[in-house]
Order: sequence, then C-alpha cells, then structure tokens
Amino acid sequence: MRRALITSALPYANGEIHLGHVASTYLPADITARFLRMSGVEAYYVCASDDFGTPILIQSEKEGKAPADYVAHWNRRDREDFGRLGISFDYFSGTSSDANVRFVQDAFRRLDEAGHIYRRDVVQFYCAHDEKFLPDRYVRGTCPHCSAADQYSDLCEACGRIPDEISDPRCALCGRPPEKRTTEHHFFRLGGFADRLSGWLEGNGSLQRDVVRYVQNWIRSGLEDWDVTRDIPWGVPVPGADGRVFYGWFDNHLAYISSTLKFLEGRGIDGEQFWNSAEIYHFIGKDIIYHHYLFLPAMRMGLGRFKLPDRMPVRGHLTFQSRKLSKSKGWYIGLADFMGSYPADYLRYYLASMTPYSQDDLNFDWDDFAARINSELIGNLGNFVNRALGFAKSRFDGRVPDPGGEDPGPAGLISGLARGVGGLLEENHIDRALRRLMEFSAGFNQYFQHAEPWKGGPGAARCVYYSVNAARSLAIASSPFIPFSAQRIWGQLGLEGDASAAPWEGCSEAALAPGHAIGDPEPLFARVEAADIGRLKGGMGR
Ligand code: B3M
Ligand code: ZN
Repeated sequence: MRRALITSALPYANGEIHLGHVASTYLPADITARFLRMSGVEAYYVCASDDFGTPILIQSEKEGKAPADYVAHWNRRDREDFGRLGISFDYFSGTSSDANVRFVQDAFRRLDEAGHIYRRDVVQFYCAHDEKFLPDRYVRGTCPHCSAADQYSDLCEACGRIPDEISDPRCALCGRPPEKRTTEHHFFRLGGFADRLSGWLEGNGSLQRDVVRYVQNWIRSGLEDWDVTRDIPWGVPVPGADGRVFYGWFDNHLAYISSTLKFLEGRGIDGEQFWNSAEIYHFIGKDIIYHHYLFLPAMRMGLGRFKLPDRMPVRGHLTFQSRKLSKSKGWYIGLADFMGSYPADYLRYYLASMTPYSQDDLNFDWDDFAARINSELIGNLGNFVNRALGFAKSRFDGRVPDPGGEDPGPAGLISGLARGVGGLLEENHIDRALRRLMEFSAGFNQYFQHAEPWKGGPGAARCVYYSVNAARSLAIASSPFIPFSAQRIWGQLGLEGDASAAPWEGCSEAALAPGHAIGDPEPLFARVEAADIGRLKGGMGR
C-alpha cells in the first residue's frame, strides 16, 4: 500500500495566519493530502505551531504573558482559522510539546555521539543591566547597509538585508548599549555533509530543478557550520548545558517527525516504520529553502534514521494588489477577516487557480477575485450543476432518467476526468489541475447547451442522465479544492456520506443509475458584488 506523510511549514505562534501563508503552503499541501487520501494512499497531514525563538519571547514579554501561555493562545487560534478554511490536518501539535522536546534532545545526543556537534566560544552581546545575553532580535541599532535607525541586528526591515554587524547597538529591552562577552555555543558540522547533500540533491529527481541549482551553488561556495544554541530562557533546553536552549531552526523541522510519531503512536502504528516507508512531502515557501534543503537533510543524514524528503515543493510570495504584504502598514489580509466576508471555498478556489508549481509570486487582486468567482466558480461550475439537477428535478420527477443507450461524447469526458486532474495533482500542478477540472465543467455546459433538453426531444433523457452523473464527478474531483461546496453538491445529488470519502477513480464512473432519486437542487454560490469589493479594497492599508 502506498503511504504518504505531508507537512507544511510550521506557522510561528506569533500572530494570525494570513493569506500569504495559505497560498504558499497550507492550501497546496491540503489539496495534495485530500487528493492522496481519496486515491487510496494512507496519507497523513501533520503540522505544528513553531513556538520558540527570540521574536516570540520578546513579544510575550511585551504582553506580560508567560511564553508558554502566549504560544498556547496562537496555537489555538491557528487551529480555529485552519479549521474554518478546511485545512485537513490529521494532527496539529506545537514545537514546545513534550513529545518534541524529548525528541529534539534525543536527536541532539545522537548527533553529538556521532561526532556532528562541537563546542566553541563565541562573542555575543550581553546587557549588564538586564543580566542577559542578547541574541538576534534582542539587539537593535542602525543598519550598516542603508543607515535606517532602530533595526534588528539580524534583519533590517527597511532594506531587507541582514547586517553583519549592526552600528550603534542597543539592548532591545532597556535601550542601553550592550557589552561583548564570550559564551560557549554548540555547532552542527554542516560543512561535513556537503558531498552527501550534493549527491542527494542530484539523485532526487522529484525536487524542483531551479531550486536544486541554487542550493548546489550555496554548497559550492562553502557551507558554514551552524551555531545551534542560544542563551535565552525559551526553547528546548540543551542537555548538559545549563540554561542554554536550541536555536528554533534546530528543533522546528524535527517537529515534523516528532509530531508524526506522536500522532501515529495514538493510532497504534509504528511511526518510524511508517515514516521510512512513506513518501515524505514538505511544503514550504521560498524564504526557507536554506533550512529545508540543507539543515533538514543534513540533520537527518547525521541521525541516520528518518528518511529524507521525496518532495519539497517551494512556492513564492503572495502580493496584494501587486504590492508586497506588510503587517505594519496594514497591507495584508488575515485569514479570519477574509472568512468574515466570503466562504472558505472562494478563497480556496481563487488561490488554487493561480498556484503554480514554481517559485513565481502570486498576486491577490480583488477585481480578479470577483471576476474569477463570478465567471468560473459560479458561471461555469455552479451554473452547470444547478442546471443539471434542476432539470432532473423539474422534468424527470427528481430521478436520474434512463439514457436509453450510450453517448461516447459525454461518456468520454467522464472517463477521462480522474486521470486528467489526478495526473496533474500527482505532479503538484495545482493550478493546471483545477483548470482541467473547469474544462470538464465547461465541456458539459456546452454539451448541455447543444443537446437542448428543454425542447423535450428524444435526447433529453440521455443528456440529463450524463449531466447528473457529471455533477457527481464534479463533486468528487472538486473535493480536494473546494471541499465544502463539493459536499453540498453531494447532498443535492441525494448521496449519503462524504464526497471526500469517495474513491478518486469514482469520478470517472457514471455511477448514478437510472431511477436514483436526487435531493433538492439549490444555488451553490452567491455572487461577489462589486460594491463589497470596493469596500474591501478601500479598507486596506493604513
Ligand atoms: N516557522 C516560518 C517561516 O519561516 C517558520 C517555518 C518553520 S518550518 C520547520 O516561514
Ligand atoms: Zn538591557
């Protein structure tokens, strides 16, 4: 039996999920997971909140909350938001869970014993007033590249560059200039994995070639060993190093594994065996390639235990109205806010329709959103389903009529659907798969138009027979993309249970036999109105 384990990049437990996250990772991974489950693959979709790191610690301190409470809040919020969007995680944990903490510490011991870790003194900023080491975000100063004042020492938000050494450094807590002190850190010998990483990148033909090419360039230009510890009180404690914790990027990707093991243990499945016999998918955005294509595989190689990824689809950023998202400028849309205005499936449809299998950036445009929902989702798919079912209801007493013979045209459309859409989904072409599905619907709209069943001629029964069956095919094949609407079509067809529980191949069968009683047809969607779009556009930015 085919098995698959799917993850998407872990959201920091530090603010709400926004549409950018959804487009690059959660939606493509969810569509894939849903499709694989329907295809009979034993597929699980696992995720967790990313709970550690200095930005989270600083923010929790600002809000006067214990970091554990702070991340628990966002973990809960994320689950709610994802649930409303129909993101079908089998398990959603957190990197601060006991299971992950134990797993990370164990992984560290094994890496250490195998000689992949060493200790070295590093010079760090230290605030004598706060009696703290000040890693990363704890130091602010002037960016040496663009001279912008009051920037983080590890990232200038004005120019986007990472300062080598910030000018005029200040403690982010008290504003005093810090001093420099020596402290011992642990390093992971990333450099020692260069050849193996390079071989793996070449050997895995399922990775995006352009991504592989520039990761190979990084390797060629030399990999630095990696400082994996921090002197802060929030993180996975480093065994045997008093008061020191792991850097968040050391532990977060290990949560892919620890969460999977924890979830499978609850189901009585041997997790390690499952992992090693499954196809491993990690969905990520393009800003975290370095971590996923170098740290992650190198650590797994060092552990020698958990299979390397088979696929790591990398996708681009989302812009809004062609401008870069910015939380501070109010130029972004929170997931919860969006779903206050429109159904989850509108968002899923729109984003899926433009999500390629590449790192190209996507642009969310309100007018384009309205046009696509109105003309494609409603004008094409919704309209077809409604016509087919409406006819069966009004002219054939709510039953599937007897076709009285085969028609190779519509029969061929139906029999080609599973492979047509499925083949593209297997290859991660989300946008093309959805387009293929919409072509099927458009094909049936045309067929219906030509057959003119309203004239009540001899072909009317055959047309309605095939059309109602095509509506069933649409319910099944659209289920990974727009699960809520698919389920409503399913109900209107008078079918029991869940559309998503139907086998994928079933979308290529005309399984509704003559005499089957359909349910009550109702319009599936409400139009997106120009006035509402105008208001939403006006509400962006501050
Ligand atoms: N928490 C989010 C990001 O950098 C980060 C991903 C971790 S995946 C192991 O986009
Ligand atoms: Zn200070």
